[in-house]
Amino acid sequence: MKIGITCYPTYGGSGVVATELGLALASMGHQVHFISYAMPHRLNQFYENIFFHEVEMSSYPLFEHSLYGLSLTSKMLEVFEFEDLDLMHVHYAIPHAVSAYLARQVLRKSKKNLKFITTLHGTDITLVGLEPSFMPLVKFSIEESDGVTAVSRFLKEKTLTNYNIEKDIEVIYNFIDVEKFKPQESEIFRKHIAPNGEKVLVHTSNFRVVKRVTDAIRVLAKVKKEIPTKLVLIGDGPDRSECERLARELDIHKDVIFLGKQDGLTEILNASDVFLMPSQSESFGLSALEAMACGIPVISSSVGGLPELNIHNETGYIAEIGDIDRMAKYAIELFTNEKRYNNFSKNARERAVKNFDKKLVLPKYVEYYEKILNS
Ligand code: GMT
Repeated sequence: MKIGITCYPTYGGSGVVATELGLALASMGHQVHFISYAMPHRLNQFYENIFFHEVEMSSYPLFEHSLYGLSLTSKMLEVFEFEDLDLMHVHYAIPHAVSAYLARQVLRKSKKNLKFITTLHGTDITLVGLEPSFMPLVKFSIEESDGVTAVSRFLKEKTLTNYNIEKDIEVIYNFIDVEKFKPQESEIFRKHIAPNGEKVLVHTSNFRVVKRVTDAIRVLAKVKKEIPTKLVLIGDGPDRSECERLARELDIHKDVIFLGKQDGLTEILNASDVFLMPSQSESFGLSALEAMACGIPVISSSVGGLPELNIHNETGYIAEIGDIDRMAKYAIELFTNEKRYNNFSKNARERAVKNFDKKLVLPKYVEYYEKILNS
């Protein structure tokens, strides 16, 4: 197949899923054309069967704001026609599904049939999409998509109920390369962050308010009172300054290590003991899955699709949003009960391998593509 993929090229989970999917499809012999405003960050070298088409942003004095959605449509039209694509797969509804819809309408005039699949990832449905100005457009673009997938049962249900949609939505969970994300020695890095044998909590995100990174800092403050512990924070975003301020206010700034955006995730995860995901909203939790695949138990909030990933008392613990006392209690429990820790660590890895290995999940996308193309 020849597939066009549109996604956000930055560090967010939807871009990661789209890029890993494209890479895997290319390795299976399919031709994959990424269409975005920048090269997705995981496409950092030459890959056979992968092509990148940058959306050109035209400027004109009248256009005070960029017309990204329209420029994207134009690029989709060009690539679809001249690369002879079979299908477009857009990740994150806004504005990608609307651009694809518009491209399909344009091509209909010349009797060409562009089919597109929309994958819903999270805040496109649970947050931004619910803004009154966006809602009708999100609903419309979902209803008009030739196929729709969601990354959890939770997200599927939310889409159907919040937008009053009656449509088949296929749940295809996030996936992981279990050969890349796996338990391995990371002693040098561990010595660097925890030189005196401290325990290590870790969190990865794009530091949006919805991730509640400040809760992770408050958890550390509590845990530290019982057990010497460090907190490693990976990523960057709007809430980072507030997190740095809070760490100083709580006088634990020496124990909070801000690493910023990082590519060497497996090494850092493997130097850690427990992954924290205190999110206020989370449709699946790809970064928690990355930790689990490395055998790192997860302490998460109970929101969204997290219970579909993290099994309470088996792969980690689940607490209510903002219940910092309980999250801290769970961390101390795992730090002091070695037998339980080892059990959870084994279960976390096993759950990642048995349920979310890319070898199991990718065929579901391919089957779905075939179903939509033949419908
Ligand atoms: O919806 C978002 O916040 C953006 C998206 C992204 O691009 O980072 O994240 C979502 O997609 C991931 C991949 O499918 C999921 O694992 C994340 O849970 C989800 N984030 C949220 O729902 C907050």
